[in-house]
Amino acid sequence: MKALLLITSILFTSLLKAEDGYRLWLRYDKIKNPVMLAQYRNLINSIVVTGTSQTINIARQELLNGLKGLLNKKIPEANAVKNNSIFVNKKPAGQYESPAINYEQLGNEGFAISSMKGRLKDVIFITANTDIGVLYGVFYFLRLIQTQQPINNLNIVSVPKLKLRLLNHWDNLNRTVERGYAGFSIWNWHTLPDYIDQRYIDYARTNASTGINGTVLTNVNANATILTKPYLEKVKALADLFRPYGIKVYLTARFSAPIEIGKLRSADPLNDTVQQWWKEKAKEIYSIIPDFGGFLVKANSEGQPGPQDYKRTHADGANMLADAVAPFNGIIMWRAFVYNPESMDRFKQAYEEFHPLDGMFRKNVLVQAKNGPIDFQPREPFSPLFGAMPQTPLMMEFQLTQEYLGQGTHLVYEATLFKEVLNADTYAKGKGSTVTKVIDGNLDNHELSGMAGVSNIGNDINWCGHPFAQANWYTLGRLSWDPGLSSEQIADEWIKQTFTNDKKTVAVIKNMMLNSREALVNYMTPIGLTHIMYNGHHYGPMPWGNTLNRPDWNPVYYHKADSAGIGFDRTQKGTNAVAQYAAEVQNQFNDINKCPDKYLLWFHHVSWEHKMQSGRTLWNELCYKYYTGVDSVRSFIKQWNSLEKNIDEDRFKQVKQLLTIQLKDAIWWRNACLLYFQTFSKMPIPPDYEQPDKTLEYYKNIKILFAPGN
Ligand code: GCV
Repeated sequence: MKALLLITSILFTSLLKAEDGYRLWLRYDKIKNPVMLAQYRNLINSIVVTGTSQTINIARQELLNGLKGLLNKKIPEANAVKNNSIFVNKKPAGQYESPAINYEQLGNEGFAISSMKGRLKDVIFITANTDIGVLYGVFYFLRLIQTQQPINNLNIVSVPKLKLRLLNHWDNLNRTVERGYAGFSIWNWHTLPDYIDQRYIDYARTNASTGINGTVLTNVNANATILTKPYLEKVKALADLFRPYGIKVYLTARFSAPIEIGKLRSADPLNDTVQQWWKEKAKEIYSIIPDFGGFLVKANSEGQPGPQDYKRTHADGANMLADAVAPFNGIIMWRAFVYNPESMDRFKQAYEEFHPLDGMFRKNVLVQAKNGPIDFQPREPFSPLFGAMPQTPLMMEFQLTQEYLGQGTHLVYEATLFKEVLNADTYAKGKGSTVTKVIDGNLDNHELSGMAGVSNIGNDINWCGHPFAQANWYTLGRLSWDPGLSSEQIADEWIKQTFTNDKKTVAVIKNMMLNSREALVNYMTPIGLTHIMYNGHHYGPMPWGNTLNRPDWNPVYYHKADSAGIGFDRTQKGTNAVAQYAAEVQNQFNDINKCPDKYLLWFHHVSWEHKMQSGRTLWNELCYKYYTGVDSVRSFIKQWNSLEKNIDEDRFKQVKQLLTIQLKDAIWWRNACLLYFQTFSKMPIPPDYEQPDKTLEYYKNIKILFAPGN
């Protein structure tokens, strides 16, 4: 009987411990390190939280739950501050001896966490001007404990550097997700507004934990139905839930909505009736959701309607919507992702269309540009729009969902990609005019500033599909709060909160994460190759692709391989796309001897025999990079396997299996690309490399019929 009980209880405990990843980085498991645990237990005896708003109640509950889990001990709530209290208070500490806190500096969302000095011992004071600032402070404080930082001498002030910190969902009303690899949409429009899924609350809480303060609920390939009354009631239900977490709701506006749901005959932005229709629509929306954030718009791009259908400009379109939401303090995020088939170089288009419009947008418009000039490729130079529109706030759009980065199966930590772009120097106002300074509004003195991440969230139990994809969601929150954070620090925090604080394990996982994006670039598109994936689903290599009617959708358009060499000549002798950058950048990219290897084929058509910075010929370098990429994945597998005892069984197995797919895919990319490019270079893959075991024909015949997220 005893044995049976024991077995049942072991089974039960292991069931309880099943690691499905649902808790993301807010796990609050008991601290394993006994010394740290004892320290925290000694330092924290009670909490005092003043205030009764919904947000403050959330903060109180989070602190109670978090501490209970982490310290494995119930920390009581007290009425008065004593020794070893955590004191959470929106206002100055009043009767207690308050540390000197510059409240003005904290603004509407910042917070301070300070160890109070004076009569009472070891009081930690979490404060802000606003309730949401308090909540952010509580999450920050819990993170300190989750990541096992000392908490005995705190003097922290944290203020977000960007105003808009947004997720962009590409979720359709039928719950499919464009480029989604984590199941269906988390928004169940059918059961809203009456049924509130616990996930909505967990979603809000998770976002708030990193400072994300807005969400665009719907796909930029928009459906006007979302703007009809019944759907607005559903949106309201979400907005009401998200509000106490500091999250505003935004929607995508389909430009032709006045025709589709308004029964007008036109959507011309300069037509009075159309303008009036949008004004009425905005009024209706704000009567239902008073703090509605505004609209995100994709117009005249990939078949979406827009102002150019009426021979008007993007500014005309954006301004019409801006005027409609302005009385309610709404904003418009107008996307710069535009290209049409006639252009000689897709690279140049966004700049060509938007640069001349600088200064013509209303004050409440931001132009939202993707990080690079083409489309979320594994590596792109920064978009030349950054630095080129000083009179317009530019919002950064990164893609969390890994459309071109191995989708749901490859382990890729994107912070290094994002940081590469943020740190890039546009030279717009001389040296040091980084992309960060453009988007945080500092370079050109803009009030509005923002960063968006195309969401990688779905209804999979672990939210993001690949366990490591969660890190990219986390990164968006942390980087949009502070673009100055390093990839390393963000990884470190995420690993400690998501997996463990064990030093060796953290070091191994961090190493994998920090090298993962470069590995992917190497096995997919090294040396500045780009856009050579299958069309449609975008999974796997298809450098030979040349059958679509639009040349700028065909891989051959991008690599231009021939017997002389490979790469797209965008120098002054080619399409002169380099001219869109400031002189310093231009000079670098234009000169084959100065252009960094990693961007070489973005800007030059390079001979197969060209001597690279490594001393190898281009062809040999290409082989070297592709083989290095595959080797990196092999090394990730080894590193991961070494952690078997340190990671819970569920997530260990999941990642292990996914890495096996990643390796297969990496080999597929390497072999397919090299065999294909070899038909032009006519050069051998160096004999000391393992040779492809399949023919080019084999790779050309691979078909993926039912790819997700398409
Ligand atoms: C939402 C790429 C994707 C499209 C996406 C588009 C965009 O082209 O493949 O699925 O559409 O970018 O960003 O608008």
